[in-house]
Amino acid sequence: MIDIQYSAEVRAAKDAGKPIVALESTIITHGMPYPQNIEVAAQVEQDIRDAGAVPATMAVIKGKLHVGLEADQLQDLGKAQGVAKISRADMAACISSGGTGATTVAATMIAAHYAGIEVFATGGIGGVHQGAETSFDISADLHELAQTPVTVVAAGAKAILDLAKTLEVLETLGVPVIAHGQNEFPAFWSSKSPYAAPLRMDSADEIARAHATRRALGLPGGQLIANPIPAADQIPTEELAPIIASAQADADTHRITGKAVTPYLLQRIFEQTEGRSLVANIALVRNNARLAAGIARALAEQAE
Ligand code: PSU
Ligand code: MN
Repeated sequence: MIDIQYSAEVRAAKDAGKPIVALESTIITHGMPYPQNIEVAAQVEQDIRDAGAVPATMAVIKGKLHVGLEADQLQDLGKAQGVAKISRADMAACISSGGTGATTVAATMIAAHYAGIEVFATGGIGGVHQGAETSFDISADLHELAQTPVTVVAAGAKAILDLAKTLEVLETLGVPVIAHGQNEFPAFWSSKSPYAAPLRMDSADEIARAHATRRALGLPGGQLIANPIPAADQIPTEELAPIIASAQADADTHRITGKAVTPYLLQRIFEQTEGRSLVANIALVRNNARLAAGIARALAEQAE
């Protein structure tokens, strides 16, 4: 076993059996610009506390797996330049070599499961990229959902991804995709999309029961909860479509590949919407944090 470095708050929550919600750190280092990244990370942690659960932001710092970050550690990570982006493939190497890295959805699920945490809130998951039929660019997040038993709350998938192909791969992998409170699979900036979600649930309690039932059946893998962005914070698809297309064209021109693709696209979209994408992003992450806290609480109550 490797040692986990718990934050004081998460340590106490574990000892007291309180509900805990995992948070990723790639969204901080590669998904949002400084200094808003630090403010948002702290705000999302507070949203989870206000909703009656305890936040556990994951990262690897100097070779130690951290489950929950102290305030100064969160600040340092958000300010640091050139932090590694850790997915399933990189996790062990980062720890064994004494490295520092931020965890993606896949790596956060691994860390959460290792620490006994079953619920995780983020913004958007990685998925099947547009043009994947030639690039083969499919996020390791999808395979992680198929094998690690953590319920992940996200706002659907960004239009930088091919939503139809992402849903097909999730179906193939046997991952339950559950829209919260609506029939459509939400599309990150927009609550609506042309795609129906395979499953729909309307309460945290129902989602927690489905999670516990998968556990009881001994099924590997987690659930993807697709929680729509609040109506007031949406950005019209027409507005974003040309920006995403141009970001994608730039990525091709500059031959961006591998794990650099998603951060590159997110950065270009942020620049070209003059920060509007970030405002929407913040609103949906906070919304997901609140739902995840409700699910974690329901799981704890159902276990009593
Ligand atoms: N999508 C977003 N924001 C993000 C990410 C994805 O809207 O911050 C991050 C997450 O950490 C996700 C990772 O797990 O990018 C996926 O990267 P890739 O596509 O390289 O698997
Ligand atoms: Mn990729």
